Amino acid sequence: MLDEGNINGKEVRWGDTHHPALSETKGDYDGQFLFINDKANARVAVIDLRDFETKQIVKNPVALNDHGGTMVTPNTEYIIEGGQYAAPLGWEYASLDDYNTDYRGMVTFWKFDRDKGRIDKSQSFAIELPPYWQDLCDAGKLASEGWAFCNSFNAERATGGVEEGNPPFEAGASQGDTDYLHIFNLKKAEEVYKAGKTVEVNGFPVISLQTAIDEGILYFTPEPKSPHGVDVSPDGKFLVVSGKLDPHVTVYSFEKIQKAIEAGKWDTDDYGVPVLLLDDTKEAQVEVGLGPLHTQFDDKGYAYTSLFLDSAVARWTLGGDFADKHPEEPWQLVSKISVHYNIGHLVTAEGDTVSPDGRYLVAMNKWAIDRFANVGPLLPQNFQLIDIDNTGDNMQLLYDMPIGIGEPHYAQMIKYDKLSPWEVYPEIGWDPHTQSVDPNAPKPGEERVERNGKTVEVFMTAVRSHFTPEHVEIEQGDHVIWHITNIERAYDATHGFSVPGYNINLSIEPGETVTFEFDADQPGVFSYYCTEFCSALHLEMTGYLLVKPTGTTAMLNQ
Ligand code: CUK
Ligand code: CUA
Repeated sequence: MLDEGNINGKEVRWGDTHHPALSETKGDYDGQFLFINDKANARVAVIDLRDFETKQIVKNPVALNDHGGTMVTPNTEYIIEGGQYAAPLGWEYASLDDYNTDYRGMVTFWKFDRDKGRIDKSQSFAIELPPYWQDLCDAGKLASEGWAFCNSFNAERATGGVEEGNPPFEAGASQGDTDYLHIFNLKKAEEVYKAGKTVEVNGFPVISLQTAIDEGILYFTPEPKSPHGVDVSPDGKFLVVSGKLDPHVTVYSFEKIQKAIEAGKWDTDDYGVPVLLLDDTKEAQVEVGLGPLHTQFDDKGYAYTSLFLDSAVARWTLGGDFADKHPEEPWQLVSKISVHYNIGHLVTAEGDTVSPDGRYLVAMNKWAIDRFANVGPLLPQNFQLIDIDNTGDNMQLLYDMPIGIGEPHYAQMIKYDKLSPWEVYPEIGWDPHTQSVDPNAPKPGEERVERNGKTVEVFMTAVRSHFTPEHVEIEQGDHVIWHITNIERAYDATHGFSVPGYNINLSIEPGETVTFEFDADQPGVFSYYCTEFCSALHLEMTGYLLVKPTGTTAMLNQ
């Protein structure tokens, strides 16, 4: 499965995951699947929530990095993966001197096959975009179902080169007053893709920029000051975009966008993309504070925006149909709560669905400075739990939690009772990759070592507190195929299996069968053992792999 994520034949065994997306039915989390993007390598993973294991990794054929992923359409028909740093499509080379003509942005719509639990590459497509840096995306819902949105930055098309006397990216990419909110008619795009009006990039269908313009698939509208994020309100009627360098969030009306498109009133950008006028699409601008990034929603008609520079969360009021849910005037700041420190994303309970639950918010802070005991120069991120089950100026900080590994960006919060994962695998001999019983699974009483020429196949079972067999004798130069079934039916009775010197270590959950292969190139005595403290006699859960040096058998037989 990891090999599916290889790039040009190279093993790439790390990622920079940014945005998990739970699968949805009618715009609400259904607890079945989870998707996440790898920003660094433009890959998308599919996780099955029956066992919380990754089942698939797809590599984007068009782009080498992404960012606006993953977000799902209301019934998980598509998983959105938007680009980030523009580059020639299909991982080609082009000089930075040809940036305007040869570099491109993209958005990819991966079709999800819920029955198979896999992305169906043969039903997926991408759209070519101008070389602005597409940022975060969101799918339309309810009022805006069938549409998708991505914000962007570097509409300036800065190409950096500070060492050559050019403005650094950070300056060049934030010179202009506005960038472009990308508005996609996804329904239309799907029709155009199905009609075959695409070109191929690395064998993958791409709707060209010109086709996207001609077919009315792509529109822009200005976004102030280095925007970050676009978040669709629970009713799908409003889109919230933050300007990182602007104390405001800008709220767009989907209805106004539709009217502006119908009226056919727009400017165009350098590539001929229609740019709807900000005055025609804007519903409101709310002054929230410094460095606004991301917005989530609750059940009381409030929106919550993270403020990176202020180190705070702003609570503000939605208008439209939300106006009578809260006591305050619509589109105004209600209160702020300080967080520690420099918040990136924030998450409210089911706060990006059609029916947010409210009650709790987690601030995902990038800096932890004085919050935890010093354990050296690498500090954890600090997640803070905030009580939002109230109105007005009343948010309460409840709890700090250090997150020690990597930099989590986004998270989602789902009601616990929507999840129904397995406690143990449904049948003994289960292969999690196929979600069915492995026909080669070792069975109790049938454990054995089979030799076929230079290939040795081991059929092993694991149960508290022994492996069967406990001796495996092979010869240097053998190719080994080794299956282990954990035959436990008890909840939490996981066993580990490790072989020193051969770089082998496994976790085998109750009912699971795993298979691994290796070449026995090192002779010697290798004690394999269980790496999970599973019982009082866990230390005895061990065995010997004996690899006889080449020729030994012949010598002994003489
Ligand atoms: S981005 Cu805004 S903090 Cu990847 Cu969602 Cu990280
Ligand atoms: Cu099995 Cu320890």
